[in-house]
Amino acid sequence: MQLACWLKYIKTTQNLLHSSHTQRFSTSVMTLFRHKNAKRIEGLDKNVWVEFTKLAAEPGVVNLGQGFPDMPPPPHLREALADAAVGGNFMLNQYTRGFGHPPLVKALADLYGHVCGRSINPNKEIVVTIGGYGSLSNSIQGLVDEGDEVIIIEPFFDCYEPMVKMAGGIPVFIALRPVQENGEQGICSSGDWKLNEEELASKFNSRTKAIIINTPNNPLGKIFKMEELKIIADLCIKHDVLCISDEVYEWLVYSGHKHIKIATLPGMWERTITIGSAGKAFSVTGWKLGWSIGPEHLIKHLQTVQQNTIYTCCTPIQEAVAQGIQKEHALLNDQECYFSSLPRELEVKRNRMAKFLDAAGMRPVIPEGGYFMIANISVLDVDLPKVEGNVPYDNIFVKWMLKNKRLAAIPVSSFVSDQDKSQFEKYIRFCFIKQDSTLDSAETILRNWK
Ligand code: IK2
Repeated sequence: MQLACWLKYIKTTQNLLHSSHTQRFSTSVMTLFRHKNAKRIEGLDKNVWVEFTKLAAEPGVVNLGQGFPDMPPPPHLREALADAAVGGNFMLNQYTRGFGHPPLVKALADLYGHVCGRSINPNKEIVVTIGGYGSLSNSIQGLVDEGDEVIIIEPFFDCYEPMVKMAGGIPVFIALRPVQENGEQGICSSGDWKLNEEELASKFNSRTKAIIINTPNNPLGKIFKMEELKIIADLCIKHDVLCISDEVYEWLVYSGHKHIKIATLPGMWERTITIGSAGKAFSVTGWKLGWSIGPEHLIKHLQTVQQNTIYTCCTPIQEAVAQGIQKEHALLNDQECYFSSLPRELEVKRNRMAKFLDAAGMRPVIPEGGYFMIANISVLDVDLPKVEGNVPYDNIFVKWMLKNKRLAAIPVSSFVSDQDKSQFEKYIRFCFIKQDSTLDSAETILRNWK
């Protein structure tokens, strides 16, 4: 209605004035209205990765921001990719099956069938797509309807909220909170961050379509324990709610902890989509390959989204990942298995980072899994510049640190809803899947902080 009035107004003014300048102006205003964005993306244009990746790419910045390794991936995987592209079977450079390259879905069904203790149908219970990101998008687009409520646990991987909104859903947030603040030494564990059971129960109602969980969690590194998963599972069953379980860091689990798949709990397989990522499993984030696994009655909807959006993923990458999965599956529980050797290597880096953040006066939260560590920076008492608007403290802090210390991190308030930013703005996130030389540089910056 408003648009129609505007157009009428411009047309009338045009007719009256007959001026070429006015005509040019009004034409561009009309173009602006005609090419307005689709409603479903309204207000979703801000993105933490777009903003901070650009800043972290400036020369001389030590980048502990976005979560990608600066170490080489397993050589066998890169060789498999080269071979898929230039080896004898040139057909591996052509389209493959839309829902997943046959050798890859077979390898995934074998591996996860073993892990979950059930038989998984490679063609009906798996969709391979573009990264864990693509799997999240497929799941939410395929299952969430206009007006459906989706429970999201804070802090959360940032895309959950806009993806739910883009599907017409309504995000409902609940925050993990530290039951014990940083102790005497300034250190606490991600396991000390918990959901309040009653508060969680209060988020479920007849409009709830799904809950998204992320274990190990990004950015906190929390691994949900069996008793925590049982509470979530019982609520899902009671209210007939789906569970989207983002497990892209499933193999990155540190000593004394265990990753449990919520899909393996009684009554959960039939209502759970489990998401994985080759980028995270094999340290090849640039390959952007992920998968969703679940019961046929849910996966078929994700397949519908896939065939009507991207249709299929890159064949040589799928072939190489299939070989990688087969190899690691054969080695599972062996010291040599990459899924065991990578967390062993990362645990040393995690402990080192905790020490140097603590020595610098930040208060690290030791992650049980994943490759991020959050730290409380409020105790540093930095004199930050005044910024216009309602910008969270951690956001200003990270930009100040980038400019003045040449060290990049990510503000944790980017991983929470607007309503809860004030609870999280004293934390920033560091990534520790980095070469020792990168961690050396970060340590030097922090040692010379003052
Ligand atoms: N789910 C979670 C929890 C993720 O962390 C990611 C990747 N995040 O990496 C960026 C960062 O946090 O610095 C994804 C899904 C997406 O995985 P993929 O890269 O396979 O699309």
